[in-house]
Amino acid sequence: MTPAQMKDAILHHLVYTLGKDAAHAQTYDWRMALSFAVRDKIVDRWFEATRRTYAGQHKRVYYLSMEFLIGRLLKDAIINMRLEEAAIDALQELKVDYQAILEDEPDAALGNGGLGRLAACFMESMSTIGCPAMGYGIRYENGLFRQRFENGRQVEEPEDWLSQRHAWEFERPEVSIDIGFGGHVQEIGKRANWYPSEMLIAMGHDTPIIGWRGRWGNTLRLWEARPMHGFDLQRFNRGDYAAAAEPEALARTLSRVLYPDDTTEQGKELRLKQEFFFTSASLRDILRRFESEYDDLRLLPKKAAIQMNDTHPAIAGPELVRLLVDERGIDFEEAVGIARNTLSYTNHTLLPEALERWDEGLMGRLLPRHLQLIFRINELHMKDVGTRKVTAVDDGHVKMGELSFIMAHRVNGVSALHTELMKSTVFKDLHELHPNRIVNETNGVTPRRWLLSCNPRLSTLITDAIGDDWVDDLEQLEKLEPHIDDAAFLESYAAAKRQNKNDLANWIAEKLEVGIDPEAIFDVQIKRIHEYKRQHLNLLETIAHWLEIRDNPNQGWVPRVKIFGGKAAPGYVFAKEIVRLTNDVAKVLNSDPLTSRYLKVVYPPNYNVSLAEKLIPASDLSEQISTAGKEASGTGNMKFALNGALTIGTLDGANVEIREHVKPENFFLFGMTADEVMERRKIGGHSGQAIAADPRLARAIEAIRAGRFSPDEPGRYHGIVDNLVHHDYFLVCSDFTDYWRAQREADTAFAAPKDWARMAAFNTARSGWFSSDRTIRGYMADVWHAEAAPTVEDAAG
Ligand code: NBX
Repeated sequence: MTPAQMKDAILHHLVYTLGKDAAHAQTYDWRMALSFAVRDKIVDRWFEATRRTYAGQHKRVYYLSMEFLIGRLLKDAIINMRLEEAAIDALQELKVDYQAILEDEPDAALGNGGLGRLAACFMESMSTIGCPAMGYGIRYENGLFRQRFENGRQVEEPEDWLSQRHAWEFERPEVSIDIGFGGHVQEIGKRANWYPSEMLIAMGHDTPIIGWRGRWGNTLRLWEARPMHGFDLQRFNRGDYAAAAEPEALARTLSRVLYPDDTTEQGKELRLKQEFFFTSASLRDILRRFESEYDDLRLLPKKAAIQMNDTHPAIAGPELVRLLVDERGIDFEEAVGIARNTLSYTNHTLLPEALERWDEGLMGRLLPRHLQLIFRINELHMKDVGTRKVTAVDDGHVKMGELSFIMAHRVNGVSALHTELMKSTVFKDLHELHPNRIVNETNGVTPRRWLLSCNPRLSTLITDAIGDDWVDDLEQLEKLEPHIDDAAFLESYAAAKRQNKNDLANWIAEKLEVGIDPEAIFDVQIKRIHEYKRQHLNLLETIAHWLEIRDNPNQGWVPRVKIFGGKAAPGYVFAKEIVRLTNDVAKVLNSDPLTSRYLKVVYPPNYNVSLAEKLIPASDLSEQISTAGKEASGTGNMKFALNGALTIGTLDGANVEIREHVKPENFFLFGMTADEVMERRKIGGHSGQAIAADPRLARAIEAIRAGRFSPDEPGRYHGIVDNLVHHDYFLVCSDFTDYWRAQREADTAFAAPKDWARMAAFNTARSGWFSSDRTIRGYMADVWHAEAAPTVEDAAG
């Protein structure tokens, strides 16, 4: 596409799709017009991919996920379609600011954190590789809440990303599937009829996900809940206006909001309904498609692979069995076999509070037939393995992890360490019974969004050095290694980072009115706020460092800016206190004339995908400091390493593999191992001992306790202090001393800029393995047994 063609296409949509003339068009109108112009190009390729999938009878992958944290889509689409030059030139002629258009797009925050973002990276990689796939989820009207700070406290506001027209989706009223709840079951011989008492409709909305170079496109189909019967005209005519609208409002509740809990399970009825709603709609859509092509249901495992992203779609097991037995007349045992060979399950966390358990009573009320089938599946499994020791139904609860395990032919963890811990802890008994079922698929991130698009300076430098094949095959970044010894290359590498840091400093000055020194270490911790992720360990070190600078303000300190970003679940009291403490610490430190040129704390509100895209390219140090054994993988850690930030981290999740790839000397390791953590916890008074042994730690805790960050309310953080001193389940105190040591090593290293640049460049060169393309190839080979289809030719550059 030439710039002139692009300009025509934009103007065409401006006039005929949006009904605006150029003289009166606002940023929003231009953004929509550009989006539609790009979308037109995508649609052709998307159709072609679909045609090829049908024609080649390729196996399809179905990714069922309660969350897809896709963020903004326009730039991604432009880049993957190789339309950036055309778009920039066309807009320049139209005197429209390209950056302003990109910034105008709301973030589609249909996820909480890692699990949802991984699903989004996977969708992009499957399209890049040409793996015929479809993502299925919920079209939440309100995604993850918007975070604001009020006197340092987190305030949540609804995020209404759909208040403006969404340019990327196609409504599919013809794909409307009715979903039932409640009612009763009538058994007739070996099958049963389920008569639900409540019905609503799942309507599909399709978003095309285009891969790199536009060679392939898959669909993300998100379900919207709609009432079966519109609004009640009889009641309305009787003057009962509110009641007339009630059934409609009730049905819509199902796709109204995303639950804002990351790794905590609430066990709420609406949540279970959401889970069944999207799982059932997706499975029936899958079967409908399958049956339009094949007439033997035993072929299902050969032609479809259904991935359950954690246990949220775990009802897929019983639901698929129900559809096969009750609605297709297949024998129960055979149906279980077909379902198991089609389904697989990814576990994303071992935290006990995250493991889904549903009350039998609730399950029986909402899904009476499914509860019966769960009992039968469980009995069959116990019979097959010859033991009653492991069970999916226990103590009046259905355990969704166990249910998913026994209904899947593959179960995977998301990093090497996490997978081993799955085998030795949560799924120990099941693993012994099925030793080949658990496999590892270490997470990855898409290099298109997380390097090419978010870090154009570094991308250009890389392409100038080694060509642009790295975008298709990220392990080619290793070709950078010989360049690392070249002083000119290293200087350019450092210059790109410096310019990114300048941009970020300007942005922070404008948005937060805090001045930061671009020469300082940009030390960044961005992720959901959680005790196991230990933002408070970072804060304690910050406070200890501040106190030390105050003791001796004229010693040559290495300047640092501590950047935090992240949301706390609205009901997670401890996490919210950490948010407030971070803001309180920032206030005191940033206004301290003795220290502020050496140490600042900034906490931009409303951390999301777009903010990550700004922060990561400008980071020097990546904080990955979870208690070993608790972070299943992490994916932010990979994005940082790829963009040349050095990691300070524990041997947890994928940190272990990152350290192996980038080499131990280019990684600041500290802390106990997962085994040491388990041992340490057994020692009574472990935190007291650690505090007594380290005066810096004692002093930092005392500063919080005495109210130095909350002079108007000295007792504000006694909860945190009490937790640290007396409980400290996540071993913040026990890891503090070693963390301090590693931080000072980072200071020393940063003070030698050339060596630092070399280490940073080495991180980039060795991060290629962490591409989600590699992860997806792993799933295709080990889990899905699916092959890539022959892709379409490159989109014109
Ligand atoms: O999944 C995250 C992990 O915490 C990360 O370590 C990992 O990198 C990422 C992708 O694999 N997990 C996550 O975001 N959520 C959950 O694990 C989760 C589990 C159950 C639940 C809610 C969230 N009810």
